Amino acid sequence: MKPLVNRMDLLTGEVPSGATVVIRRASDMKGLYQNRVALEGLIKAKDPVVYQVYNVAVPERNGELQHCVSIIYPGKVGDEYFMTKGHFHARRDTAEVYLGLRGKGKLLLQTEKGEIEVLDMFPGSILYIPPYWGHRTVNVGDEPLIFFAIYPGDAGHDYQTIEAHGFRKVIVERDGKPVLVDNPNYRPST
Ligand code: M6P
Ligand code: ZN
Repeated sequence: MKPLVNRMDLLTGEVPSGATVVIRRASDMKGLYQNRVALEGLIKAKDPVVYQVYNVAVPERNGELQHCVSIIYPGKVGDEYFMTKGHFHARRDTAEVYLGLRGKGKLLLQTEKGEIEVLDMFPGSILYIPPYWGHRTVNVGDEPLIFFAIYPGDAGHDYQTIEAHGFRKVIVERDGKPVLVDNPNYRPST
C-alpha cells in the first residue's frame, strides 16, 4: 500500500475520486423504522437517498485504517429521523472515531447486553466509539449531517445483530425537538 491523499468537499461531503460510494435509499431501510406505513409511502413517492458513505479504498486487513465520509440527509420516516442502519464491528474488540463536520446529529451506542449511550454530533465534535459498542448515527437537524470516520482495517460490519434486536431507544421528533424514547419493538438478546 502506497501513502495517499484524497479530497472531500467540505460543504457536500462528497469525495469525487479515490473512494467507493455506498448509497442507502429508503427502500434499503426496511424493518429499521417503527412506522412501516410511513416508510412504504416514502418508497412509493420517490424512494429518497437517506444517507451515503464515501469509503476510501484501503485493504480490509489488520494494520490498515479504514476511513470514510458519511452524509445523512435531513428527513424523517413518520416522526423518526433519517439515520444509518447501525452496526457492530464483526471483530467486536475494535474501536472507531468520528469527527463531526457539518450539521446536527446524535450518535446512539449500545452494547450487546443493552446498555445505551447517546452522544451529540456537531461540527468539531470528536466522538470515541469503544470496542463492543454498536453504533447508529441520526440526523436531527435540517441540513446534511456530515462526519469523517476512522476504524481498524479488519473491523468489518455486522448488521445482522442490529437487524435482529434493534436499538433499545429510538430518536423521534416531538414539538420540533429530538427526544429519546423506548423502542416498542426492541428484542433483547436472551
Ligand atoms: C460511519 C462508519 C462506517 C459506516 C457508516 C454508515 O461512517 O461507521 O463504517 O459504514 O457510518 O453506517 P452503517 O454502516 O451502519 O450503515
Ligand atoms: Zn463502525
